[in-house]
Amino acid sequence: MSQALLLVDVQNDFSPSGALPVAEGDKIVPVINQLIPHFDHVIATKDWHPAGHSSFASSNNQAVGDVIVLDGTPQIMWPDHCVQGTEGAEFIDGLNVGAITQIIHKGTNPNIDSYSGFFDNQRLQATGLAEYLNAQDIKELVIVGLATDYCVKFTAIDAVSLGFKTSIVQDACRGVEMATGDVESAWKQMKQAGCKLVQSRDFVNQ
Ligand code: VGL
Ligand code: ZN
Repeated sequence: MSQALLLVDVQNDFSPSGALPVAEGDKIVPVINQLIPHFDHVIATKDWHPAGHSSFASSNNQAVGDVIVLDGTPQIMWPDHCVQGTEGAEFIDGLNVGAITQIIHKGTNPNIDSYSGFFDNQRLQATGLAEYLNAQDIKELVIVGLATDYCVKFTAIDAVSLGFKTSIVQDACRGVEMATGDVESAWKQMKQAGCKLVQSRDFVNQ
């Protein structure tokens, strides 16, 4: 039985200079690098959208931040971000990418968004993450990354629902905070779902 460090969307477009900027999104990189040596498995998700993805405001003639109903599901309109093969979809500079043992792509279906690293937002398709974890006999996940109030939150809640023992390293995550309080509310929801909220020092000092 083993434990994996799961890096959620540590990508350029979520850094402060990226297309979908997360304040201090790049500050988590050294924290993650310090955590990495404490894990045998380091798995990374990548938001990996085809150009013209349905979650992009530009694909729907909408303004960024608007919410539309897409295929019966509310969808926030995002700026174009993490387009497959672009610089914005690459890992943030300085991340110890050599330590990553598996990469899982998500958001690849042009018609459905995918905040969770496990399933798309309609839970129609799995990404292969759960199968990979099961095949490696990984039962425990320690989650870090971007963004706290979207992909980290949905990944963590799905992980618990799939039976993984799940911790999130709070100082190795940052959020979008589109509305004030979103990040705080995300932490509450994760805790409520059964996730453990921890700090990087809990690992680094041990
Ligand atoms: C994310 C919004 C859109 C994330 C991805 O990684 O949190 N947020 N796509
Ligand atoms: Zn996205």
